[in-house]
Amino acid sequence: MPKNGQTQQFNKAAFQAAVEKHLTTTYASTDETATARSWYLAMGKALAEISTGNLLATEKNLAEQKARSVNYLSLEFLIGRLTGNNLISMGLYENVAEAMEEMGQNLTDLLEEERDPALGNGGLGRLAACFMDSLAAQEYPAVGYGLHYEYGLFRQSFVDGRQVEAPDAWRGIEGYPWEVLRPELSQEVSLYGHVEGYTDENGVECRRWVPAMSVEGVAWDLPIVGYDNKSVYPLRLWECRSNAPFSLARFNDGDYVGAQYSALEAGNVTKVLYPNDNHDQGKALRLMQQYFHCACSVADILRRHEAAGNSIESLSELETIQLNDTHPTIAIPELMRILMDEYKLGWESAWEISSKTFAYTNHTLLPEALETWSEALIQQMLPRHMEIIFEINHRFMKQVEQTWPGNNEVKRKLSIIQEGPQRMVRMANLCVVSTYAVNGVAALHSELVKRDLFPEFNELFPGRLTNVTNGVTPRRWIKYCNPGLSALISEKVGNDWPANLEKIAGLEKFADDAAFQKRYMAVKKENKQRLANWVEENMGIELDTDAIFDIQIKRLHEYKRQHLNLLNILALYHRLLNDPTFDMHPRVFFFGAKAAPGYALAKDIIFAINKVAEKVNNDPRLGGKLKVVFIPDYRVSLAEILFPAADVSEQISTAGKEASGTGNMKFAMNGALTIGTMDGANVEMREEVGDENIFIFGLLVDEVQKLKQEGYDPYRYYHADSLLRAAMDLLETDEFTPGNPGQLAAIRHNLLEGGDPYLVLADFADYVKTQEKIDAEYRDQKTWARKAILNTALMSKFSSDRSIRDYANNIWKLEPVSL
Ligand code: DL6
Repeated sequence: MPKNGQTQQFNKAAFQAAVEKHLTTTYASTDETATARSWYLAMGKALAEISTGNLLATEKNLAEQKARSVNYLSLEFLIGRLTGNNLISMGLYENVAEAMEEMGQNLTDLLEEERDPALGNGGLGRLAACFMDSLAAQEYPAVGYGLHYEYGLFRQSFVDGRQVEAPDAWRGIEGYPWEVLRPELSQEVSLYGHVEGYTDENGVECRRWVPAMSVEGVAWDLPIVGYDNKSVYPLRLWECRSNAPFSLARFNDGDYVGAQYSALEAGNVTKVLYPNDNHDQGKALRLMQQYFHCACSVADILRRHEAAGNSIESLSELETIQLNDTHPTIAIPELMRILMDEYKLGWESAWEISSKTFAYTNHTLLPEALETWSEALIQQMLPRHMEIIFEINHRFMKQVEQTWPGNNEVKRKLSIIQEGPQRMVRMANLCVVSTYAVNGVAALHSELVKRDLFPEFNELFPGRLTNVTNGVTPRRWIKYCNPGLSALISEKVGNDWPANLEKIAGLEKFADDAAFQKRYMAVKKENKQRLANWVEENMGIELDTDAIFDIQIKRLHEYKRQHLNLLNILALYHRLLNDPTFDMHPRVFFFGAKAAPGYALAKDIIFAINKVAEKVNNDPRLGGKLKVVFIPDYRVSLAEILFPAADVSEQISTAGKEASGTGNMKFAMNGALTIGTMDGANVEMREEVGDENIFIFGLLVDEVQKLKQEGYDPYRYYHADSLLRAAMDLLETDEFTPGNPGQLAAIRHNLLEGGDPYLVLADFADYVKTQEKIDAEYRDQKTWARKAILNTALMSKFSSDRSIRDYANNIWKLEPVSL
């Protein structure tokens, strides 16, 4: 247990009194009327009192010390439930469990009352959450800036196997106990209007924005509690509100909607998280969200900088701004605008500051995810910003001309403005031109960014493009979610591993120890039982924990290839029913995935998996060997049950498409063996654990590219492989949709007539063969245990503490500051 300041300060009686106070005064409940939810809320508020005190103390200390800070700008922070995690970081888990027990409450039950703040789509948002945790744990001064969405990622349910979306009012009607309103930090954000020229008092020709309207940005702080230290950093989430007065006159005239029109309009800006992962939709409201986020955040950074008595010229010495993907790119012209139009700096001085302040992380190579905004839209909503973007591009094009004289092709390629019937602004190009560092998120991905996405930029700006391999926080993803494994690790390597994951390598020497193997596998069995209980209680499906638990949990996307997994399941089904010589170890295939509401094929894949599940789970001919479970409403709190229970982790994207993946790391830390392609961070995981402890299959990036260039023909694979044919053809029958043949045919159609864009068929045979290898190896439990232990032991590289140290040392040049 960490012995930090917060543990030492803990006064049980005072804490219980605070809980009682909130129960009665904040939530109007008595001991008799209080529900588990009101107890959870009151407990959360009492804890937030402790963390808010430390948040303010941290802010004050950092300002006094004039500490250099990172500002992490992200449209998504998929933080998951905070209470349990914060208790661990504060070192108060046991103390609070005891205090609540004395009040007649069970902490574990109360923690279940918390709704997940689902303020992100998937990997990108969850990474931001892990990074905030690691910044605080290592006391690298930081502020996270995001949006206070009223509705987080939609809640998913299945109706007759089909995904149905419902709004996610994550705060409930009572509000979220951990958040603190900071009215003194409110910002005014301007929109629309026009730009005018004027001559200032010194006779200098200037430009200024004359906006047509403005809204108010209100700050809510969530505490990011440092593990085993006193620092608490803010995750500052901006809510958009109207700053126009309510029109009493219109209301009295009976125009009830008109009276509140501006409030309704402003409220829309932060109403809902866009539910797209790795896909850019180009909607005007989304651009407004992005600008609102950036305007509030940049203004707040400048406010902090000035309040600490620093000059604007020293901005880039004291503040760095990390752009989490291109979503906050508009912060760049926003800072330039403020520096020039408000601080009256010339272009060169403003550019000098701005280009040394921003750094950018690229999270994808997928063309459909690379953001572009219509010039007309930016021009209308943010006319001064468009002007600045043009000027950045104009100066950049001159630089390109110097390097490649007369080469219009390279100019067209690198230009921030994409020509065409509708001119578009390429946000990634704007980022590369305007930042001091650009990083990919895994070694392979960063190489591909240099080699395939931005080769000319790499030539033009040597050293700017770099790599920081992703990581995940071991506090949430081992210590909190897997207490059994954590106890075992602590027993062997001491209990400071959650803050020093290198220590976990100490487990390596127990990999062959029979007694340790037994205990390690017993923990795995308990975790499988915990998941099986959840499935039985919530889905009514009974599972055998001796079966292999094979899990694929991530957003539903063709490139992640849940349909490859499905085809293997169909192949197993076919063989169990048709091949008397075929045998397999019982296996449960778990899925958890949300599909973007407008992504038809992804939704078809969910439907197909659910229909196959319905059939195989109830087919006595299969002798219980094959089960399929699609967990509805996959979210962080369910991930916490799923990762520790996995024997096999599915990381089967088409090589070159998954930038990194982070679920792959969480699985391996918790002792699951990976079946994966040479993609994203799988490549580095293989380097760490060794080829014999991971199951790699499929085409390599260059083979994928070559096959595509040569003209990939999925039919070739279909005709050559009878097992593949059998699996594919099942999709056309009514085997899983009795009386309705063809209901699953869209997938087959996409893979054959649609050209199989993600090469599912090309990788099928190797995937099946590798799954057979897993089946055989699982039967030797000692060898399996050895491999699983080694996976846990050899994952220290993938702690987000290491990622953050890489950013701090190589990009941000940041030093820790303790409170
Ligand atoms: O870097 C975090 C995460 C990676 O682990 C995933 O591989 C990658 O797909 C994801 N990228 C995105 C890109 N964005 N959009 N929109 O979510 O980033």
